[in-house]
Amino acid sequence: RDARMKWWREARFGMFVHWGLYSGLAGTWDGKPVAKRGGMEWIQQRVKADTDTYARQAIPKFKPTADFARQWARIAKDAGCKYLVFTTKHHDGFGLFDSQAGDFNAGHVLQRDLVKEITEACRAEGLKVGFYHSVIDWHHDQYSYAESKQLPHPLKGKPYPNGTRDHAKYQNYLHQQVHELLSNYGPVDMLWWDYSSQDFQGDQAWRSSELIDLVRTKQPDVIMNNRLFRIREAGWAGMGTAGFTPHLDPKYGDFITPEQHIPATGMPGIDWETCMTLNTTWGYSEHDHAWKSDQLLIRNLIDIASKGGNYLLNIGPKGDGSVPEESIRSLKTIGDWMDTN
Ligand code: JFZ
Repeated sequence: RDARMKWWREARFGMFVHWGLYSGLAGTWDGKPVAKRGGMEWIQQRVKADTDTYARQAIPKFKPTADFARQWARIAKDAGCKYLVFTTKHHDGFGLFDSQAGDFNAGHVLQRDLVKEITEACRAEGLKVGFYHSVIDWHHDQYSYAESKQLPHPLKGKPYPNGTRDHAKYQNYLHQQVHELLSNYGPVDMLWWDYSSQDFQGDQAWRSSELIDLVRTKQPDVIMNNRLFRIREAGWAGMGTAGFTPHLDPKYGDFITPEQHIPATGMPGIDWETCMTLNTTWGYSEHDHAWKSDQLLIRNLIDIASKGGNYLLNIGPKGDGSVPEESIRSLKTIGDWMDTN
């Protein structure tokens, strides 16, 4: 493990990217703002749209330019990031890759493999590449909402479409897609799983141990976070780390992911990465103007690095893949500061 963690432990700073069908919607549904703040990558659940309605509105607004990926990679590199983690699939279930497992993905909808484009662009800039992959999948017709009880059921009180769901079929689909992601894009540096929301989740919900074995068999050097499990031994850190001593058995992952939060005294003996976003949403929203100041961002980076963690800082590109001006400016400031320090 020390060997595979080496680059990551030295990296200190990575770029996170949330980008998918929700990005083109930009926090707006039926011409109205859904929220001023908070995760607009969850917009489908916020407006309780079924997948057909969601896709019908979102697909025409998701129009990646030809060279969006090169722009991300350059922005990350100039900011001083050593790696980039992006959403191969978020909870809405839309894959940015070309999958044989189903048709709700960029390969089938846009005739493009965006995972390939992004991965190649990162490689060209010398960045390590991580795949954020959601185990939650609202779109799949056999996905069981009971496995993810925190999610607002889109059809609350009404029976499931397609009758009783066979969640095992969704698990097979998930495993097939992970197999594709590890087969078709060369070496993958990191898998960033998201996420188990209930204490019983893990092997029961996603066959998590098997997923980890699959990754280790295909590509032994991949680094993984611990969100495939939500059990004490897997050191769930969630939104905070107060009240318990984090520990992490390597069979559940390599590092812990405190979210929007910096542990007061670090986590001695444990690899950890704080993820945060530049404003308050992960996926792009035209209504969220609550940008963190450059001063705060640089202070966070210093704080995290001095405590032995990594900082994974998120951008939410627009539907065409372009990065909001405010984000470009802040990342440039961080990069300039890195160059002189
Ligand atoms: C998850 C996603 O739902 C969200 O959209 C985003 O991708 C983020 C990086 O990860 O959000 C979570 C997951 C777990 C917790 C909080 C937010 N948690 O338990 O503290």
